[in-house]
Formats: sequence, structure tokens, C-alpha cells
Amino acid sequence: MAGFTPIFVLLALLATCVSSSSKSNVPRLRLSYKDLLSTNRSSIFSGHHGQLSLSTVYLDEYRDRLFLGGKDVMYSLLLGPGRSESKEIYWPPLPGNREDCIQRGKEPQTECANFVRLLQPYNRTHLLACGTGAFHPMCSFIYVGHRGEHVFTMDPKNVENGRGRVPHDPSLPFASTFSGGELFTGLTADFLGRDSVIFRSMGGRSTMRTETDHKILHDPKFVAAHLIPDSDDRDDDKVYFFFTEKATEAGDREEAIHTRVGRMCANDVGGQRVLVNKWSTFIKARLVCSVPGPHGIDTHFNQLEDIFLLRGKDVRNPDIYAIFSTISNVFQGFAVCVYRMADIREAFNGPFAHKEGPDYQWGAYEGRVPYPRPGVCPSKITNQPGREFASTKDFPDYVLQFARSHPLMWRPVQPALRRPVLAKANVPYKLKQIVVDRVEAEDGQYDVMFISTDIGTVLKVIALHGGNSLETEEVTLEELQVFKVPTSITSMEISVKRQSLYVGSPAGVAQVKLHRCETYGKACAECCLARDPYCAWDGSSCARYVSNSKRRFRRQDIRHGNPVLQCLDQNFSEDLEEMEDRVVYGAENNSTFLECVPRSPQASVIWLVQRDDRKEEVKMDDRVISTEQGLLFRRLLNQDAGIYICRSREHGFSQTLARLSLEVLQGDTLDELTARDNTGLSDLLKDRSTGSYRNWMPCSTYNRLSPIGQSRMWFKDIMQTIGPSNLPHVEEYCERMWCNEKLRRKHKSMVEKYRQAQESARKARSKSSSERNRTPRDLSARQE
Ligand SMILES: *[C@@H]1O[C@H](CO)[C@@H](O)[C@H](O)[C@H]1NC(C)=O
Ligand SMILES: *[C@@H]1O[C@H](CO)[C@@H](O)[C@H](O)[C@H]1NC(C)=O
Ligand SMILES: *[C@@H]1O[C@H](CO)[C@@H](O)[C@H](O)[C@H]1NC(C)=O
Ligand SMILES: *[C@@H]1O[C@H](CO)[C@@H](O)[C@H](O)[C@H]1NC(C)=O
Ligand SMILES: CC(=O)N[C@H]1CO[C@H](CO)[C@@H](O)[C@@H]1O
Repeated sequence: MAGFTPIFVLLALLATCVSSSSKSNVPRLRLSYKDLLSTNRSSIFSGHHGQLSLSTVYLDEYRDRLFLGGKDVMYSLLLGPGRSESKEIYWPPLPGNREDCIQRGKEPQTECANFVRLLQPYNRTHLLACGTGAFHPMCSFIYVGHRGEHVFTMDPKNVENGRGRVPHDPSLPFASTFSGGELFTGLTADFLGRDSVIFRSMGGRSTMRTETDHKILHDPKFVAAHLIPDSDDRDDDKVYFFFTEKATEAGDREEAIHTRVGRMCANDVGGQRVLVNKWSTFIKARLVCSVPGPHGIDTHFNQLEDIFLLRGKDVRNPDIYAIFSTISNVFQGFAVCVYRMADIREAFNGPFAHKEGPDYQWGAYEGRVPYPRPGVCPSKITNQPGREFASTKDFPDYVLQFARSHPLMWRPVQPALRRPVLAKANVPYKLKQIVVDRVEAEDGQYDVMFISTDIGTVLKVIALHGGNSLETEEVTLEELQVFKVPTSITSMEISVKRQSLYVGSPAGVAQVKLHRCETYGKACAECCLARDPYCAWDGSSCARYVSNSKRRFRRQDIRHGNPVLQCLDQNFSEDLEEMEDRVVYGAENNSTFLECVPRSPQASVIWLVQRDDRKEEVKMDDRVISTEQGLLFRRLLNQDAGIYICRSREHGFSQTLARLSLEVLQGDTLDELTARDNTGLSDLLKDRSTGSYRNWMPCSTYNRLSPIGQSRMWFKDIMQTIGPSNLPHVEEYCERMWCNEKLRRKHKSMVEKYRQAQESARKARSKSSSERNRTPRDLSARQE
């Protein structure tokens, strides 16, 4: 039964996609690596020596600096406008450790180096840095100076043992957060990577850890750790860990993996007789992210990939965004679920999960729960006269016994709206990291999600909720190809202050601007269709929307993207009637191509042909094919001549993209043409107004599309569809006539020489005529 579930979901997901819009999963705009660099949307830092092998990033918005940890190296980058200063610290393993690592059978390149994996602010002048130190974890303090100065130094002698703060193995996951001078870390803390544990270290208090017990942690993979206050009382502060682990409660399904949120009190100091120096307040609950399927069978996304805390004014109640995956033989799916702190707290305040004995089912614990209830912090509330629990050391033994035997809550945490805000099935990439920006727009707030993939791209997505229904509409605004080659994005930070993303991959770190409204186009309609909460039409251009600005004019329609309503009084981009016809020639019985590519892949294109005064839609068949790049005539007939109008349609809005006047050249003209000398091109093919030669065959895209190789490939594809027998011919023809730059230059220079010759002949003639003292009249008569 379980095996069927994914198929149900796949169908359900597909059904939702299809019902909203057939192209809704396609990004509105795709920007290539080159596009991003050429418009200054993105810039890349890859270290001073090429390969950075980036392993951690810490964004310091207060100091306006970005700190990077890589293989045997750390960097500090200044982020201010127009500043690109970087400083480096070389930090290899301690002497002997590299050799020891290799001797113990580890890989010299990928394991026996110091991979810096932790960079946390320590105090006003120093960062804490920890690295794997060639399987000998080590930590040190980095002097970064005060705000405004750019210093970055480390005392190489002042290095501490980093065991319990970062894993030995650079490939093993871990999560940590630094708070109140103490470091909370979830990791595997031994050489073999088997001792899974949550540690607290540094600071004045004794080191704390979890008990080694599968009930507490069962092969966990830690994803994130955050301190989230529960009330104004600092003693009530709790540290939350987000991780996946083997689900003991799933019973015989040994391989079942569940995602958890686990928490402990920051001020936990363990018990007096039981749980000495072990967490006494640790409890955990399941995080559910599932899609309801037909017949009440939900499909669960169980594997947690990343967590982002969207913090608002209320520090106690951030929204928690999570990426999940599910990977099976039948399908690979991803989902983003959002959790509210209130729901997480409710699960922790609910019943504990309980199993009476090996032959019993799991259920809710229905007996009396001891006081102080496990999971409650020693704080003002527990420290009342008569019931004085000022520290976990004061908790009675039976409380601690109950806590260690009931770490799991019975009720899982459901996402807001009880379903994902975004789901993707069988896409050719994996979702890796997420950051979210809450953006103020004309009609309310939108959470803009930036989601990175394992192929070097970042998707910018919003999820729209329908008025009264639970359905969400997912709108992918942009797909940014941040890295040139496909590479897995391993870290992503957002700076609202700088309006930038910092995107890390093994290849380096890219600074990418959150928005560039001009990219959407120069017309109100295009700006409106973009549906980007960052952008609005201000009366003359598509520009950053600022909610409190006094500008009267702002047009934006994120919910519906309806330019007809928004832009009625605004001029549409290039108006149909004003658009000049472009002349395109084709040879009878041969193939020809009318190019027309809409700016957005979400738009669909229709072709109209105008003959005399009648406009009608072009009929597609085996001979006339509509392709993504334009209209292809596989064999051109005389009656195909006419004016072709390419119109795009998007979100109920249509726009004319091109008007092309197709002329069909008959056999005789062609023979004449191809038979001509090297200049090749008869006057017939000259643009009548400018006298220059036009690129009207598919080769025209050679200059327009980038990279060039790609369009050449595409051109070949088109030619393949025409049939292999004609391929060499058509290509040769096209190359010869229109794509051969040398030929064109040669022709141009010949024309130039011809002109010069004529000019000198004219001069020679006029000179001789004046010498002979001819009358103007004679001259003119002669010229006739
Ligand atoms: C990109 O930045 C460079 C240098 O700051 C500047 O010269 C160039 O004009 C910018 N290009 C665009 C498209 O803004
Ligand atoms: C910060 O910590 C470092 C390392 O312990 C110490 O040397 C330095 O004095 C501290 N700085 C401040 C301002 O407390
Ligand atoms: C629309 O275009 C016309 C002619 O090009 C121009 O006169 C008019 O000012 C434009 N209107 C707006 C609102 O831009
Ligand atoms: C095109 O094909 C038709 C029918 O096959 C033929 O009659 C005509 O002469 C051909 N024209 C040229 C220029 O080859
Ligand atoms: C101008 C041109 O290339 N014409 C070609 C059209 O197609 C026929 C048959 O495929 C060729 O013989 C012509 O040379």
C-alpha cells in the first residue's frame, strides 16, 4: 500500500498544476549567468587562489561584512557599496594532524584538511571559528575589530580543542547556535561519526550533553539550531533543534525517517542524582509536512533539508519555513511547509507519547504527569514559595525519570494551513536552501521565498492564498542561474539592509540583488505581469516599490497580474499599429523561419496572418509548425506570402511582439542569386530603406541569443526537423548567405571599393571637364 502513495500524490500534484495554469510551474523570467553579471545583478567571489571549497558563511549586518570559511582558509569581505576589499587568514591543521589523518585511511584532499565549519559572533571584537582540523576538530578566536575597521587576524598559537563543537568528518551534518557565551551544537562528536549528541559547551556552566539512548536521538541528521525566547523571562529561553531521525514509534518500518523539532531550556544544568550533566528538559515532536491525497491517504515529505526563521517584531514568534524532500523509486518530490510557534508550543504542551511495553501500541500518555512538567524551565513560574525549583538540580528524581522515558510528544506539529505552501514533483533538480523576505506591497504583505537548488540556481517564488479556499497558487517570479556550471548551493544568507542574497557553493560565494525591476521591461503591462512585490509601475518605469513613498503613481497587481485593469491609461509597450513591419524573404519550396520569442516563458504565442485587410490565425500542420522560437515553414509556398503578426498571451493579456512581412522568392530569382559572384547578394535582398543586408534566416538568432553555441545547437535542432536529407543544404545556404561574417565584410569592402572607384571616376571626369572648360550644360548632357 505504502508503495502506491507517491503515485497518488504525483497525480494530485499534477492535477493542481494543470488546473491553475498549464505554465504555472515555469518561471516568469529566466536569467542566465551572463544576464546576471552583465546587469550587475550578481558578482562572485571565489577566493584569492581560485578554488574556495566554501564550507560556511556568516553574514554580519552590523559590521557590514561577510565571513567565509573554506578549506584551510577564512575570508572577510567588506559589503558596503563600491567596496570589494577582502582579507584572508590561512588556517591549516595543526602540525602532524594531517599526516595522522592520512595514516588513519582518510582522503588527503577531501578529508585531511581544516574545513572551517563554524563562524559565530563571540564578543564585540572576536568571532569564534572552528574547523575539522584533519579529523582533529579545533577552534580559535578571530579578531575582527570594531564596526568601521577592517581587521581580520588570528593568533595561531591560541587554538583550542574543538571536539563537540564541530564534527571530525567534513561531510557530516551538524547544527549550532551561540547564545549567552554558550555554544549549543547537535552533531556526531567522535572520530567514527557514531556518537550523536547535543552538546552545550563554553561559558561558565558545566558542559551538558544528551544521554546515549535511541529514544532520545536515533541517528539524527541536524539541520538547524536556534534560540527562541518563550516569554520576557530570560530563564524561560529555549534552544530549538531541527533534525531528522529514525522514527522509533513507526514500529516495524525500520527505515522510517521523521523530522523533529526538539528543544531544551538554555539554563538546564542537569539533575542532582539522575541525569548528571545531561539534559533534563529535552523534549521533541514530529514536524509533519504532507499533501492530502485521494481516499484520505496523505503523502509525507519526511526528509528535512533546510530551515529558515522569518523573524518579525515579535521575537518569540518567528515563522518557521522548512524545505522537505521525499525520494523514492517512483518519484522525487519537494515541499515547503511553514510552522507557527504557537502550534509547536501546543504540541509540547500536549500529551506525551507512551508505549506500555514491547507488545503495546504507541499512544498518548494518560497517567498523571509529574510537576514540574518535563520541558518546563526552572524560572519565575516554577520558583514559587512552597514549590521552589530554581534550577533543574532541584527537580525531583521522578520528574527526571519521567523526562528520560518520555522525550517524544504524542501530537505532531502541523504546518500552517495544514499543507505545503509549495510542492514540486519530479523536477530535474533538488531544493537545497531557503531564505524568506517579508515584503510590503500595495495590497498587503508577501513572503518572497528564495530557494536554491543543486544545479546552481535560485528560484524566487511567492505563494498566493485564495480568498476563502485553502489552495495556494505558486508563482515563480524568476529563476536565476547564479553559478556558471551546475553546482550544489550549500549556504544562503539574506541581507534585507543590503537587499542582497549571499549564495554559497563549493565554487564561491555570489552576491545577488533581490530584485532588478528594470529587467521586467519598459512598459506598465510588463511590470504588472511580473507580479513581483518588490516592483511597481511608477508612471514611467518599472521600479522598486516603496510603500511609504509619496509618489502618487503606483501600479501593481500581485494577486491577479492583470495589466488591463492596471495599465489601461498607460501606453502598452510597442503598439501594434505603430510597429514597423520587418521584411523577411524565403525561397519557394525551401524552409524558412519567422522568429518570435516572448520575454516570459509563461506566455503563449499565437500567429496571425494578414492578407488584404483580413487577419486570421495561421493554420498549423505538418508544413507549418509553431516552435518555441518562432514559426517554421518546412516548405514555403507562394501563397504563404503575407504579413505575419506574432502575439503573446499571458494572464489574459495579449501583446504584439512582431510584425513580419514574408516575401517568397521564386525559382528564377533564386538561381540568379545563388549563382552570383562572391558579393552574392542581389539588390533584391537589400533592405530598401537603409541599403544594408538583413539577417532574415534563422541565423539572425546567432547574434541575439547567448551563448552563441546554444543557438547554433537550436538552429541545428530545427534543421533536424526538416529532415536529414536537406540538412547540409539548408545549413550551407544559411551559413553562406547570412551568417558568414567574413563574406559580409568582404562584400562590404567591395561595395566600398566600388564606391571609391566611382567617386574617383567622377572627380576625374569633373577635373577633365573643367580643364577643357566645358559648359555645365554640356556636362549634364554627357552624363545622360
Ligand atoms: C555595472 O557596474 C559597472 C561598474 O560599477 C558600471 O560601469 C556599469 O555601467 C554597470 N552596468 C549596468 C548595466 O548597470
Ligand atoms: C573577546 O574574546 C577574546 C577571546 O576570549 C578576548 O581576548 C577579548 O578580550 C574579548 N573582547 C572583549 C571586548 O570582551
Ligand atoms: C503615450 O504615447 C503617446 C504617443 O507616443 C504620448 O503622447 C503620451 O504622452 C503617452 N502617454 C503616457 C501616459 O505615457
Ligand atoms: C516548387 O515545387 C512545385 C511542385 O513540386 C514545382 O512545380 C515548382 O516548380 C517548384 N519551384 C521551385 C522554385 O523549385
Ligand atoms: C536557394 C536554395 O538553397 N534553394 C534550394 C531549395 O531546395 C532545393 C531542394 O532541396 C535545392 O535544390 C535548392 O538549391
